[in-house]
Amino acid sequence: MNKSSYLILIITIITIPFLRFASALPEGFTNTVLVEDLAWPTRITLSPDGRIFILEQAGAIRIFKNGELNVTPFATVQTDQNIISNGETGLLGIALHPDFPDTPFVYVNYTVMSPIHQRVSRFTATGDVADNTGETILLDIDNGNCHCGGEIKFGPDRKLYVSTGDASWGENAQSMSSLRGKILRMNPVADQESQIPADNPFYNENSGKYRLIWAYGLRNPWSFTFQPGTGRMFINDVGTDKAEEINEGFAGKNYGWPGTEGSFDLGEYPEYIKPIHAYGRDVGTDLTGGEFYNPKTQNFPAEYVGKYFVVDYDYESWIRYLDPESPDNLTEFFPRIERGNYLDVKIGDNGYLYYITRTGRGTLSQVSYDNGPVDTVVIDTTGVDTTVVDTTVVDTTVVDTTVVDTTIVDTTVADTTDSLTALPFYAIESGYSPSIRQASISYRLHQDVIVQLVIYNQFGKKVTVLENKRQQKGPHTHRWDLPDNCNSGLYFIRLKTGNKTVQQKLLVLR
Ligand SMILES: [Ca+2]
Repeated sequence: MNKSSYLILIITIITIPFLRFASALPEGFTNTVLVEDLAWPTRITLSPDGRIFILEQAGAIRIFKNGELNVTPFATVQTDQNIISNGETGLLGIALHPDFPDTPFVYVNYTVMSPIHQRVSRFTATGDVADNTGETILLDIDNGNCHCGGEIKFGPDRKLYVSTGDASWGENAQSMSSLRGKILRMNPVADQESQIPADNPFYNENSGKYRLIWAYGLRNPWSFTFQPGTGRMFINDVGTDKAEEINEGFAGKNYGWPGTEGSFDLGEYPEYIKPIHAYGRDVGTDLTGGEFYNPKTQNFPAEYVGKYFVVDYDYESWIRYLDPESPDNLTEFFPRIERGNYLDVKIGDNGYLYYITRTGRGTLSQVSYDNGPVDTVVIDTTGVDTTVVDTTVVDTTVVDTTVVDTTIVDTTVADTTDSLTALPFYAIESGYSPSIRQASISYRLHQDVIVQLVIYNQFGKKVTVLENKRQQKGPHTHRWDLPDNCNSGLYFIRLKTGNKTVQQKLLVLR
């Protein structure tokens, strides 16, 4: 933004009463929906200049500023056009250079579909769009499907940290010949040698790119963060059917997966780092985001300063927080709301809490404390009718926003009472291990339901039926031992529950 347009903004400052609805936040807090109808957001990051960068799963990097979502994306990366049917893949991570916007580098972590793997790339910002130098690829992570991890962030040491999932094969997490199931640490440059910091913990033991490994033994560390001031790192590791973990990050340490999940007896596993907090399925199912409340400007009451806010994604979605000094208890902050399914949480320099949800495709919202600074939203009203719309009577009743997957077969009778899940994000996960010639297929049911799980080949011919019976609510995993007559190639996993069918590709390379 140039100075003259900025001046126009200042003289046309107005306060917009965004959609507000009653919430079950603690008294004194207000929830405000900033943007609706995002296309499956996965992550946000906050620029020190007030802009909010929003990732949409299919590949668009969007910018929210001055109270509006820019129509033109900052940039778009190439993922898969049927991204929603591919569960956890897509555009997953974003980091701004520590000196952003003075150093205008924007880093992203996304899934390249052929062959499927995570890629870390850099764009250069010019204003609100990437400049025409395009994308600089920094790192292509080892091939493998879901459990992508996907977070990238700069540490206080100005190194770029990258989380990677185990690609659905726990052995990867313990292997020093795999970049999967790890936290990687790198210099944010493209040259493959100079991107490896010489003080990385396995720099002398490992060779080549495996010297990027900084911590290991993780299953699907979907997010991590650093506490402003202390530099403490917390890693959120998504579990399978037992527990979600909050781990403190330390160089060279082993977080136990697949040997352990959740808390454990250190006497039994002295070589592993125990989570500082873990919770089971009675509390939540997908720990997707966490951030420390240590903003530049405090807005929340003093009791929240230094607390670690976390979000759990799945059907009993919530925002809670814990005290890092006594992390036994998670305290309720925001229970599931009508726009529920929290996916990421960030704390602004202004002391507000920002979060995204996926219901109704996706929203960006903020939580502020009413006795804190007044929220003024700056809008460029040049040539725009500045009449403030009366938003006091806004129907916030959420219509059934059950996600309709473009690849869903037979959705003519949308039965929401007997469906797999309203949200495909963690609905189905699969992977194939060539070493044992076995595929693994996992999904989670929101209720007891009859399930048909069938594998088709690329010509649409039924290969095998893995399941055809009533199953209980909760997580399920099936193994498919590939017979000798199954060739390399693309297969389709089709999961039918009630009137809903979800299909996912499975690539088999033998
Ligand atoms: Ca662990």
